[in-house]
Amino acid sequence: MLDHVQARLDPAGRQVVEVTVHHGYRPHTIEARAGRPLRIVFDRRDDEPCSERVVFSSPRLDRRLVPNGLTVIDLPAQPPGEVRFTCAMGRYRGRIQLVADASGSNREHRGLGGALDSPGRRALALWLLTLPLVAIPSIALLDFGMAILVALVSLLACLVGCRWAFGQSRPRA
Ligand SMILES: [Cu+2]
Repeated sequence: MLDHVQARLDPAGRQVVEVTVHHGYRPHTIEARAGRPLRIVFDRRDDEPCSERVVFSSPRLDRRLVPNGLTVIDLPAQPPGEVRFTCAMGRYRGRIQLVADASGSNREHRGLGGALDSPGRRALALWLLTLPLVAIPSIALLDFGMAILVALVSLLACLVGCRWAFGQSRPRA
């Protein structure tokens, strides 16, 4: 069995991990996202004294595990860091590594924003989005040549606007 596992997300978006208790904890290292509750399902496979209690460092919890059965312990959302859990005597040891959730959302953000990173590309995307709004009434009201001219002017406005907005939103060092 694995010694190091990552908590999985159940369909409700809750983090869940199973830990077998028998001569120690398997896995003994759990990786989970910080800022989200974590459910640990302890599967105690014996009735030895070391398996009886599990003590958490954060939040400070001391729980009894039913012999030869499952005990569910829900931990609240916590900041990034390490949470230790041990038996009552500290002989069985496990730890939970809470990893900042921000890294995940940043990655998603970068993935989404990556394609539209430069002001020029962002302007082009905006222009394409507004093109029907600008061009269709222009064709109806003016003629085709004027519509193209209006569309080009809107592209220019988009480029200038995005360059300006990009400059404004750039973080100041
Ligand atoms: Cu013990």
